[in-house]
Amino acid sequence: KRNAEDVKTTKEVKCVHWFPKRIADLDKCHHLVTKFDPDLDQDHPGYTDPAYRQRRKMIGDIAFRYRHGQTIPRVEYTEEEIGTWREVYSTLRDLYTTHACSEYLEAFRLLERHCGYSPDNIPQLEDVSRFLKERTGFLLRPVAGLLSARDFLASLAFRVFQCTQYIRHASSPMHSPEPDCVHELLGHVPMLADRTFAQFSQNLGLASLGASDEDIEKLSTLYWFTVEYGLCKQNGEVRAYGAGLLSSYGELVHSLSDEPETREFEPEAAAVQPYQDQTYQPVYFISESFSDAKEKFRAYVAGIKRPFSVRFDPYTSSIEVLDNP
Ligand code: HBI
Ligand code: FE
Repeated sequence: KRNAEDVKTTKEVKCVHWFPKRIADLDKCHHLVTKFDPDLDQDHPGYTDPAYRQRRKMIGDIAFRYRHGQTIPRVEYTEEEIGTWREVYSTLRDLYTTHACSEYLEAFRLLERHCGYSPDNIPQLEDVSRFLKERTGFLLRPVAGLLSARDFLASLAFRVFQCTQYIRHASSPMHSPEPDCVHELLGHVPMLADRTFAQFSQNLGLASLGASDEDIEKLSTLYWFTVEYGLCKQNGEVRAYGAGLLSSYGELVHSLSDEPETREFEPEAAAVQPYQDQTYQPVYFISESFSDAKEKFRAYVAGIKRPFSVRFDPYTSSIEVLDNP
């Protein structure tokens, strides 16, 4: 017997959040979060430096004007900016041999050989994008700052990584409250050159399309403990693959010391683990390998309810939406 309540549930129109279906729709995925913006965040090292803020805005305008398919305009970085880059680059580079995973090290060598990675040069996004395209099909597109989790994850579904182009303030070379090109180029880019990692990133993106706010929150937490702060096992050792670690000297050392708590990577646990964006993480998750992380994630995603499923068509770089019966 049906009562009014049952009828309402069965006929309820499922409200699905808009999501991009074609790669050019990423032009509409540009919603910024102002939490760490130097114009508004009093703790940002650039807050009291109008010249820095103007420069950051100028570089950010490249991203606001950018449309899918265009060549990413080059930035002529100043001596001061290159000095900041040099300081981080040379400090971190020495640490990678003992702290970064092998996939990272291999890509880093190639980037130094082919993409202008060096202490004296800030690589150009267009060159890096072309390199990644050949390795894994990933593309970069410029973004003006911290993007909403929904827009950021949606772009990963198309193998597009939204990448900041400005650099952190010179007074604080070892730390930036917001993503900057040091974080993207030294943290994210080398890992995106790995096939399995690229597939894992795209799967995270695909799982986010049209997801509820609650599931977006879980997926970004998962992203946080893998793509940003993940550790993995290699030849009996623990190594870093997370971009937040590989772009921060202090936390990279900390994460592989015996101070923090470490746990085996389980998506169910990582998706709800509270995290820190002000200081070092109190806990890190260790994966057996990227394929293992990818498989565990696949099983986790199968449990996320959506009234439809999605498939990426690589020939047209678009999303096919299939209604679930
Ligand atoms: N935006 N520009 C940019 N770069 C990131 O790495 C980034 C982002 N927005 C959200 C985000 N990362 C993650 O923390 C998750 O919320 C997806
Ligand atoms: Fe990041």
